Amino acid sequence: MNTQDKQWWKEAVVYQIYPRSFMDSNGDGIGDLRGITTRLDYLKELGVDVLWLSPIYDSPNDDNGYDIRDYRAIMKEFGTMADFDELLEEAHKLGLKILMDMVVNHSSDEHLWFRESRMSRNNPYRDYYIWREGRGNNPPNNWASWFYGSAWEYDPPTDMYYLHIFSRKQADLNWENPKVREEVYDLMKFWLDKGVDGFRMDVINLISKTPEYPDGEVTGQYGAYGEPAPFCCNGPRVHEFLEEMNREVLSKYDIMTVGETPVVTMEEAKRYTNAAGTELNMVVQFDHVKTEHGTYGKYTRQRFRIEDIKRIMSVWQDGLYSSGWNSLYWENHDQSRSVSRFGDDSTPLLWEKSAKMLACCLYMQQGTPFIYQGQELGMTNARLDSISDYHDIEALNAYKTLVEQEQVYTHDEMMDCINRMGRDNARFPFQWDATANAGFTAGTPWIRVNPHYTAVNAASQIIDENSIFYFYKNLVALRKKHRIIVYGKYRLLKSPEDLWVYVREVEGQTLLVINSFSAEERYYAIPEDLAEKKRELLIGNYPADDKWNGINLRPYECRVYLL
Ligand code: TEU
Ligand code: CA
Repeated sequence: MNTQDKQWWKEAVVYQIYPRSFMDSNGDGIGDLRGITTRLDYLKELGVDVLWLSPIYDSPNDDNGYDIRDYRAIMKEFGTMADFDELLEEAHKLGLKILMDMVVNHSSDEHLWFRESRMSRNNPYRDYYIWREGRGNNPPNNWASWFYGSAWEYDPPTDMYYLHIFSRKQADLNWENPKVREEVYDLMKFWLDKGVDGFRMDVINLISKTPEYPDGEVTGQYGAYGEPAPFCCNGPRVHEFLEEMNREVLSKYDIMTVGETPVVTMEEAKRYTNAAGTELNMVVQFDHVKTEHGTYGKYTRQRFRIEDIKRIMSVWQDGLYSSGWNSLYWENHDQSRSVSRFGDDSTPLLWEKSAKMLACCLYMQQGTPFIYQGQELGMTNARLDSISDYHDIEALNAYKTLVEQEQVYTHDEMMDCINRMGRDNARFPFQWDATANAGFTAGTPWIRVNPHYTAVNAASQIIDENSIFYFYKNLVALRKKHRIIVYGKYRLLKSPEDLWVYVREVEGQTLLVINSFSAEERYYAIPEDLAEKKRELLIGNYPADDKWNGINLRPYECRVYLL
């Protein structure tokens, strides 16, 4: 199967819902499944095809559902299995597909399997997890958890440590154990046989670790602990496991499969998304959303540089063109709001123009577009100055480590990092309208609403055809209308550094995409080989002018021409 073969998951547009923060139907302040069902018409209006639900399974919510306690039960705060069945049925009636978020690198420490595993060294479930003897009174190696502290938790009952790359309540499953793999394939079939349309697989490239568990490099990002990534990602058996999963489960259904793969390289990505279809349809790489990262990872005060992102995304466009498939995203539940981070939310004009330009710049590229809830409205980061306004375990642990323990940041400096990069920015409630709590809940929201909601909400944009919402809707419609947008070959054009200009080419047609990342006016001269061609302006974020040979781009202007 060549990468250019038509596939529904290549032509689809995905919308990610973080159920906890999307819509509360029963006034308990927590979003739920019935709330999503009441908002399906809004999503249909946007024109998306697939809804990716962040985890909705039973969970103690140490990491907001990414710590699953029962893979076959619905989290009680989100509703019942009957509510899920209704959501699935209503979505399918509207022609919307449902992608579930499968978190199988680790489970909650409250899962039955782990409760059994920790009871004794010869319990039948012992080898469902990764247990090691300590080194004297120290953990088995120096790995940091990506949520800070050691990646090993000492468990007194059996005098051993278990591995948790994430929080201590997220115990890594042992994929070397065929029984674990069997359990995972069974639970995947449970959901597929209910009719779900595929999976987004959480940190799926972590399921094979380097067997020797060697120490990682101490970079300072996690204090005295070492970076596990080179030894916990893309391990020696990862492709064997995914090919087995594909043979046993995935290949038996017409589904979309998306692997979230931190620190994936191009070579690995080509294997994960190989055109023969023996593993996954697409992967989520992180290179373009880590360009600001410094010594302390995302908790940095550096701003991104457009030339870094332009270069990185062009590498991914070129690299996977003939041998794989990209997922296209600026935002998800782990990233802060793109209009604040990569655009400019300092004035209403720059906010509107840069939000539209970011959408155009990304979604005219090759790959499956992912839109995160609220991104279609230009929802912004919140600038809250109390750490108690934040709930994300990653940010809270980072604050403890970097401010209280290592003292590398003052409180104000750390709050600046969290305001700019923290995951909670994506988790403040969806801003439906300008009524109390932005119409998200009739109760007290589990996390405060971004005060910006009176200016930015769905109700005000649905009635304004010049809104960011309609710009997204029009971009999505263009992808449906013009095959070149899905299958055309990407080619970066030379331009001044704060412009990003590229073409997409198929036989006899060229799509020219011009984006300015500048708040000032910028001059752009159309390349000679294109200047002579007949042109049609497909979309732009300013009133069209008929300038062509030399264009004076207005602040954050974008234009798409079909030549
Ligand atoms: O994220 C994996 C992951 O790599 C992120 O934790 C990323 O490193 C971090 O957000 C960058 O700041 C997945 C889920 O998307 C995330 O929500 C979970 O917390 C994590 O796995 C554990 O399940
Ligand atoms: Ca609720």
